[in-house]
Amino acid sequence: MASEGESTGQAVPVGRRVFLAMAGLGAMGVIFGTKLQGALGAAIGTGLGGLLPGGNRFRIYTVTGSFPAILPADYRLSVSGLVNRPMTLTLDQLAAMPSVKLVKDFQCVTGWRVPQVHWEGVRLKDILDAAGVKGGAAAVEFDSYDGVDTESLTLSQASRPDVIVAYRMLGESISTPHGGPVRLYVAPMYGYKSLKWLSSVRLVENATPGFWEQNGYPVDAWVGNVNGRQDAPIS
Ligand SMILES: Nc1nc2c(c(=O)[nH]1)N[C@H]1C(S)=C(S)[C@@H](COP(=O)(O)O)O[C@H]1N2
Ligand SMILES: [Mo]
Repeated sequence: MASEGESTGQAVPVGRRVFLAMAGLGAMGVIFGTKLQGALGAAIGTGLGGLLPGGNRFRIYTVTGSFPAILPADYRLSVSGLVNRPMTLTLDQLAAMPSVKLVKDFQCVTGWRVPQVHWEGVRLKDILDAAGVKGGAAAVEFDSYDGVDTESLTLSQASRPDVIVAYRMLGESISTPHGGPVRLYVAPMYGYKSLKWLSSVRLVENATPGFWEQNGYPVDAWVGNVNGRQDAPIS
């Protein structure tokens, strides 16, 4: 995990204001499991959105205190596990696959929502089909170049047409803070499923719950159906 991040060079240190906001992250491990929602809102959910050029209303999250620096030419997506043809895809190879565009709200489980975000990428299903999913596979695990955050989906969730491996967001190539060059985008679920700096897609029989799930969030993250929240579904 960490080796993939390291092999791409240094991480980009976050700026002073972000760092100060991130200082709260150290306490998160302690608070996790008891008051996860409150901890997220207080520790990393406040005041970061305004730091982005362009003024979009996303709040930039990272669980490591830095952003992995990945040159587009160095980017690789590994597809492994219970597949007939394990693959390592470059950004050019992803870009050469049929692309889809989605325009949908982005909803974080802490409550913020960015309306009508433009996304572009490759359907995860197309990548799974290219690799040839073996009969025993029932779930997909995802790793990040940050070496810490992880995610998972059931195979049927991963096969939805609104689950994409995205390389464009907000009308441009995905920026480093937003998880570029490539992040997962799981449209119908809360933002924590949309793993940034996506490095690996692994087909498995039973998925290990991801980072946020190990710290208290539901594995099934359908918008409007988590921790008693009543957000309108993403349409
Ligand atoms: N690698 C990584 N991916 C991540 C996160 C993270 O901390 N690290 N945070 C998740 C959460 S909780 C949300 S709401 C979105 C936020 O996306 P943004 O940082 O582009 O605003 O990213 C998700 N993917
Ligand atoms: Mo989130």
